[in-house]
Amino acid sequence: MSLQIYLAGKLVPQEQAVVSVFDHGLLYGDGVFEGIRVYGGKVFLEDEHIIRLYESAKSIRLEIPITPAEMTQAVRDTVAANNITDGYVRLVVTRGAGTLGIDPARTSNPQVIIIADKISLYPQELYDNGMRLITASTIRNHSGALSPRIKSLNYLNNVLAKIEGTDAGTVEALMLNHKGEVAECTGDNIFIIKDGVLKTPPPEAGILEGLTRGAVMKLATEAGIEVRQTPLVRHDIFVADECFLTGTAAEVIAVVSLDGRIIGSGKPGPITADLLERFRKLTRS
Ligand code: PXG
Repeated sequence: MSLQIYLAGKLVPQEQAVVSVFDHGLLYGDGVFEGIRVYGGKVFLEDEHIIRLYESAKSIRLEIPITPAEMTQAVRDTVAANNITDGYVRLVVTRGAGTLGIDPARTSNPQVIIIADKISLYPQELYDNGMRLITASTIRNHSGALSPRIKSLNYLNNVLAKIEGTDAGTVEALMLNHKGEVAECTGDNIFIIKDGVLKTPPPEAGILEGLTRGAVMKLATEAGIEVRQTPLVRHDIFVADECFLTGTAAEVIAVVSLDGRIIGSGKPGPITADLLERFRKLTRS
């Protein structure tokens, strides 16, 4: 079935949802995006995603041509027009069409694109048994080059890391930062549990501050679990009691090995299972 896509202020059938080949989003990856879940017809963490989108845009000096309130309404309209009760929204803002030169001053009309669709999830087997990870040789962006806190259309190093994972037979891959510390996975944040304490790399490690990450840290605190944002290295993961990833699509998913080292019992751990259950209650209540 053809989707209704929000483009340039209107909902249009997907066949008509086209942008210019001169758009700098395509030519230079010059733009920002968001991925948002819809649960029971409601946009999850709606304000937080809209704020992150506008902050990403501000950081790259991209002026989004509509207000955050208009963006929120456009997201809701797109979700409704496609009868999405449980699904996924992709918001994209490009720099707009320009010349065959980098200069954004020579572009006009930033494009706002909203796609609301079904979501493709990891197989249930991975939730039941946990996933294996490998460490990619491709590192996360050096924040002096492009801040990982910006959800930009430049995801090429994450794409390359993802390919390394696929080649090794894993569905995700761990990315380190330029110092060799653990950053995050290609589209998910990472956590470990060691001696009852929940640990995850801080923003300074060069990560996207995932909204699922934030929600899970809050749920853990409410459950009486101590949460620490602290630099981690691969060794910390090898010797962790439990490990899991968080992300908009994944929610909370256990990791049971890294680079061939079995983590903890080799099965999804009890705290991971508890946090997944709490997250599902939060999103499905
Ligand atoms: N790190 C990176 C690099 C990401 O791109 C996350 C962490 C998790 O953030 P949230 O806010 O979703 O908890 C992301 C998420 C997808 C998809 O379709 C998701 C992301 C990027 C590309 C695709 O699942 N971003």
